[in-house]
Amino acid sequence: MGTLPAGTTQTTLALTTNEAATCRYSPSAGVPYDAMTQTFATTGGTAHSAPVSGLVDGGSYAFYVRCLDAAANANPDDFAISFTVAARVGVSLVFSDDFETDHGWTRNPNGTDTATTGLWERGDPQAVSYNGPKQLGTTVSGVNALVTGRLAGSSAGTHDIDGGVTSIRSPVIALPSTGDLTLSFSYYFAHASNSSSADFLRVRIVGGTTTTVFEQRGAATDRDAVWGTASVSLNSFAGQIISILIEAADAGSPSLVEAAIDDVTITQR
Ligand SMILES: [Ca+2]
Ligand SMILES: [Ca+2]
Ligand SMILES: [Ca+2]
Repeated sequence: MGTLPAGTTQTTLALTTNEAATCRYSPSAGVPYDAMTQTFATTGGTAHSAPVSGLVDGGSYAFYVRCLDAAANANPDDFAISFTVAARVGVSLVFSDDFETDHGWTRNPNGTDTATTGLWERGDPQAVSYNGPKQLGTTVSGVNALVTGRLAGSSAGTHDIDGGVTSIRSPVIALPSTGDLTLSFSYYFAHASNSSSADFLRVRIVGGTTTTVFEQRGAATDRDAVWGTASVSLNSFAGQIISILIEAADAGSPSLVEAAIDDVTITQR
């Protein structure tokens, strides 16, 4: 059977005999037919099969088969079925940005942004509190993150998003054409109770088309800033040249809205 792909947890042992027989198998070699405890699930004719499960990546397996024909003649020797399950290859990093240095993100890449304050920037954020933290002074890694207006200003509303949408786009990233591709990032989206569903934080993938892969919307509730993580599959963009477009908005009626992003990675497994 050779080598099965990584991730295989079950397979089917199968063999054919040149006459009708009842076949058994054992994980140990040299076990006489009568002493074998496992009989093929399908047997008695010339095609024999049995499911085996519990396989793990990197494992090597051997099963020893003996059969008894209609004349009650049992094989004196083992017929061996052996195979391995491929080891899982390591995770490779396709893209990584902790925002401690400038990797070439572009604010307002399409020239369509409408926000007047709280524009996305890479930097060391200052804490802002209004009925709880709305902008965090800490980041997930190092001291820098992407944040909507990093300064605290004289009041909570000084450097939050106002006036509409602010966007920032990553450098271009060549996605591999194979494997499991996962975009992961840390984020928060915070707003006061004057927010609404018009406000949002969005992560979009710009490839052949532009697709929203993550969205948080505002609501008329107080939502504090707390770093969380998100992961989304990028498998549908495999083989494409993409960029990551991050958008946040104070849209509709004015509200206190802040967002931040840190530690963006794309992995291939
Ligand atoms: Ca960071
Ligand atoms: Ca801000
Ligand atoms: Ca605002």
